[in-house]
Amino acid sequence: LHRIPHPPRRVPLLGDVLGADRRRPLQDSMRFARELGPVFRRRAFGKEFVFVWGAPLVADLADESRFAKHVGLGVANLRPVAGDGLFTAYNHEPNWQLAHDVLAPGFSREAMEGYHGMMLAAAQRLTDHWDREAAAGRGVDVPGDMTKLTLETIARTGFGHDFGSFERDRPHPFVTAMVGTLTYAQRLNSVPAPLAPLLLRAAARRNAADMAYLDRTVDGLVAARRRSGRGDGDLLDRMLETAHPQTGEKLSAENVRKQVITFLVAGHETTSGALSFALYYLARHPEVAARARAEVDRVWGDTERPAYDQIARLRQVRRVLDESLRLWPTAPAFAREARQDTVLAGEHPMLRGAWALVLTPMLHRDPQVWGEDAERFDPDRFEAAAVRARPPHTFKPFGTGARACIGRQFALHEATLVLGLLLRRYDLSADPAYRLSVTERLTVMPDGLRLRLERRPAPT
Ligand code: MNH
Repeated sequence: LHRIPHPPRRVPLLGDVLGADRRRPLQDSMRFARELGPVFRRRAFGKEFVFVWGAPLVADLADESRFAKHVGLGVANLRPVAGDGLFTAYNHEPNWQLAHDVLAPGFSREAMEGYHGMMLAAAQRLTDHWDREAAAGRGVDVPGDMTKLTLETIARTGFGHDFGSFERDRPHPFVTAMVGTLTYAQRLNSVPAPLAPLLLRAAARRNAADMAYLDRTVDGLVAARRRSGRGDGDLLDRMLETAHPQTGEKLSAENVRKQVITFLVAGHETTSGALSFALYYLARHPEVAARARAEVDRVWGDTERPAYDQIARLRQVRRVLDESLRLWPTAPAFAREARQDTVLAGEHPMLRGAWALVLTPMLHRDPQVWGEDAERFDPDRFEAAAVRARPPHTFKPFGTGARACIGRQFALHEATLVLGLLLRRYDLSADPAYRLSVTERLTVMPDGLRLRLERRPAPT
């Protein structure tokens, strides 16, 4: 450890937390990263935390034979909410492999094709709402509306459920409870564990109420399915009915509850942020928006309802999304632990179980990989030739290895589809006075982003 740089110590007990921005721990760590370099450590409450973002170091951490996912910090703090659900399960928990094998077919190409029509229907509820706002000359609340959209999409495709988000002025209570638990899990990192019950007493009480609300919602949803019978093989059907192809084992009722919460949360919060950042950059880069829009018009022609294969053909739109996820990967960190005693990148000895946190937004800005202009938004970085020229493991918005995101194709299909529809339907402009401000609740989201819309004439 002594070779890893750290900030000048300030307070013996608290470590490096003074002057830290406790509501924005990621951006705080990004500031330290810029000062201290590709690997550094921070001390908090007597513990050392190692942060890594240099591309060669991260590539080594991606070696699955020596490293694996570590359930720590924010992810560990979500265990009371999501238990041994797919995202928060420990590697050794049998329910991880069981649920992974049972649910993976729910993300196959055929499954995605089945979701496509429902994704379009959810997107249409968004454009109906935006049409009304545009006609009234009102701006739109981008993160709020993207959250409505992505929640409706995962609820409908995965669980045959309708939260009615677009029929409400305020966020659905499910969203409020979810944001509450994510914010609480993040805050737990900013106080010494033994003092948490004392320091966060009121917050802990609210968190317990939020968790109870999530449980109740999910139990209601599962009970409705048990009454109504099958849901056409959606995720909930898989969770309830499907036996493991080899062992014949099924998910327990308690585990199903944890999976439903996991998928309702993981299945919409990060996609909502990704769409919001992409819309921010599109509004700020009219020349990029124009190129992407020309592509949508070309690939989709005059159809109102693009077909499944017409989504992946939107290469420019996908590059906008990738470039947005490069600068602001909306699940902005993941942790890796040593499976055995090893040496990281030939330099840093690690004992079995030792772990480090990968700061994805900084990996995605490493000048050695992305150049001196790494902070600049430029979707051409994702042209095929440029991608091939980059070393592996330099773009990791969906994590890495066996525990990487199971919903990646789902998110990319949904987000590309929605950006295509919005580009085609509206001219977007941001308030010139808006300065990007990023809020954090384990995930990241552009704060207070509003856009003005103008309906475009329908393509002919
Ligand atoms: Mn998703 C894991 C990012 C969309 C469901 N997701 C991860 C991880 C990252 C991630 C990073 C790995 C975390 C870790 O190593 O600790 N996920 C994203 C992003 C988007 C996203 C940036 C959208 C953009 N995720 C989705 C969607 C779903 C989903 C959509 C479901 C429909 N994600 C998961 C689940 C896991 C996961 C489940 C845990 C997988 C596992 O450990 O087996």
